[in-house]
Amino acid sequence: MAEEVKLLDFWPSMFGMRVRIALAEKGVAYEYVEQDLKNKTPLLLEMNPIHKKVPVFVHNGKPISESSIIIQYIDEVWKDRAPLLPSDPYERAQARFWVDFIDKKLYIETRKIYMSKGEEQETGKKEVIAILKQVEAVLGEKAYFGGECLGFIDIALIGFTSWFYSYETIGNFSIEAECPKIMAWVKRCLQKESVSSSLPDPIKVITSCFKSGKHLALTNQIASVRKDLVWIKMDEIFSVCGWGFDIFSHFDAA
Ligand SMILES: N[C@@H](CCC(=O)N[C@@H](CS)C(=O)NCC(=O)O)C(=O)O
Repeated sequence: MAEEVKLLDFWPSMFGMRVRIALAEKGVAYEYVEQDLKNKTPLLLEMNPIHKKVPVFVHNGKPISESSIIIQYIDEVWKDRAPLLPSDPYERAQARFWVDFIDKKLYIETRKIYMSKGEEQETGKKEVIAILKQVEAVLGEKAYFGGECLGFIDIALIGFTSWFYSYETIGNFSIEAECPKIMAWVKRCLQKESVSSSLPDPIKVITSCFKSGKHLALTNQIASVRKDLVWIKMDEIFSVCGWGFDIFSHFDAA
């Protein structure tokens, strides 16, 4: 009987991107089920009754939640190909430590950049750079965090990078200027089909920031600070999403 492999996901989710990359690395075919997080489906609530979040990985009817746990599960089940965690127990513990560090620290600080203003936003920017500098030191001169091949830490971090353009535009700062090795690593990762096919276009991501009601208060601020980036990219935003009219009305109303 054919295996049932299903992913409940939401396209801009950096946590969902992790699972997409892990499955692509392993060459596992799966059914992608997009979720509307503003209107959660009975399936999502049934499959993740505790956190009610994506991603949820469903393997032969059995759900698994929390992206870092899902990646480790995928690595164990399809262990005959493309290992994602190191085989050495100490190296494996180190990889888990850094993924845990990313999970506990990065998401919270990045949210401050696009969900707040003033002092809190400034704190978010400083913290994001500090966290990225710490992981940059772990990367060192290596191609990937684990050495020559894409692995657990790479997969945990790379999804955030499709949001970098949004963080930089909204926060008016440059990650590349502060963390050049991380940006070189991003370009390296994007050369891999498993990564490039799993990450959304950064322009589409920033458009979703504009589109979301939560961020409308920020649009005026962004327009005044980063006219160059925001307005020059408008044409691209229109062509990717066709949401130009909405964006203009938000600016007019602000
Ligand atoms: N720690 C979780 C985080 C998952 C998460 O925060 N998912 C967000 C989307 S990026 C979500 O489903 N949010 C819906 C909500 O909070 O109600 C993981 O690694 O899977």
